Amino acid sequence: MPKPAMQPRPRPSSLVSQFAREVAAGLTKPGQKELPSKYLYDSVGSALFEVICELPEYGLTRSEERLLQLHAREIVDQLPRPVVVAELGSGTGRKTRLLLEALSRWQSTWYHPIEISPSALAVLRRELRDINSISIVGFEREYLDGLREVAVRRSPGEHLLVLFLGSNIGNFDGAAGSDFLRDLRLILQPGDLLLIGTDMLKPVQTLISAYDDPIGVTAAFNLNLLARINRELGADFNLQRFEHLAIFNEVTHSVEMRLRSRVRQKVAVSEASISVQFEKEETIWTESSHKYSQDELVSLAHHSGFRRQAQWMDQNWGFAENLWIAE
Ligand code: AVJ
Repeated sequence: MPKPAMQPRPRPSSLVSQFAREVAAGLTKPGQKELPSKYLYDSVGSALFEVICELPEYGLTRSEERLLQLHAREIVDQLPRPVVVAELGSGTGRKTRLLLEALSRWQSTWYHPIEISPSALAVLRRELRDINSISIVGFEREYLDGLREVAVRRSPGEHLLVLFLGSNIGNFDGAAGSDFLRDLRLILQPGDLLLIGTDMLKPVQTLISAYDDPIGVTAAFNLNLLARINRELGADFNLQRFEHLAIFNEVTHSVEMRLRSRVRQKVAVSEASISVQFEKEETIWTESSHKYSQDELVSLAHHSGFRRQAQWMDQNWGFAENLWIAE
């Protein structure tokens, strides 16, 4: 088996300045201030997210893991072979392992995790190293850039299976989710597959507890974004002056995480060359987690150029694993 390798990543300096640019754009935006949720996942944020997944109130990850435990063989039975696997936002690989193990009974498999957090990629490679006949080549890139790399490298006759687990699709707000899936589809060929996990609509109180847990792990996860901006961009956020908020937006069907300023204050972000005024109670919108209905999944697949091939549903929590085929 070839040694796991990794593609060269962009130079850190260009990453820092992109981070600075996006922070400046989000915090100086007229109206609602915002920060991109992808920056929640530095090494501290990724570790806190792992803890979130253990919380009794956050049933999402365990629900998907149950689905894959029960149905991995059945899912793999639906795939054309040979198939190359790419995964968007790979996490720790616990769920992926279930699929890769089932698949490796049939074929040796190239597995390409695409993930902007280097620490998450490292954990993942350690975690999956022992699976037989798997070759791991990771890409420390944005989702679609990484996927393009995988697509150009495939050999004729190989199909592509894209894993997009954990309801990560839900982080795109509004039309951005379906735009993203359409862009993703354009990188694929007809007959390629997408296995996409979606967290389903459920009672609001269940959702709020999942995103505002009683021991404050999710609050720490959210506040860490400001701490990260302090660490990496030389900002002077005083974390005591902000509080975590989770609200359910009934119009967009999304849980929104926000950070609310407890007081009127000014914050400087030195590397981004900005100084930002916060009114008392003004919020920064840091993440949306969209919750899906069955009807919405039908139209989402259709509008993004996929046909729904199969679905596995965990009724216990309300989570669906969807297998879509590119038309
Ligand atoms: C990893 C994006 C699916 O939206 O539920 C967990 C992230 N945020 N708690 C989600 C998250 C707050 C999570 N995703």
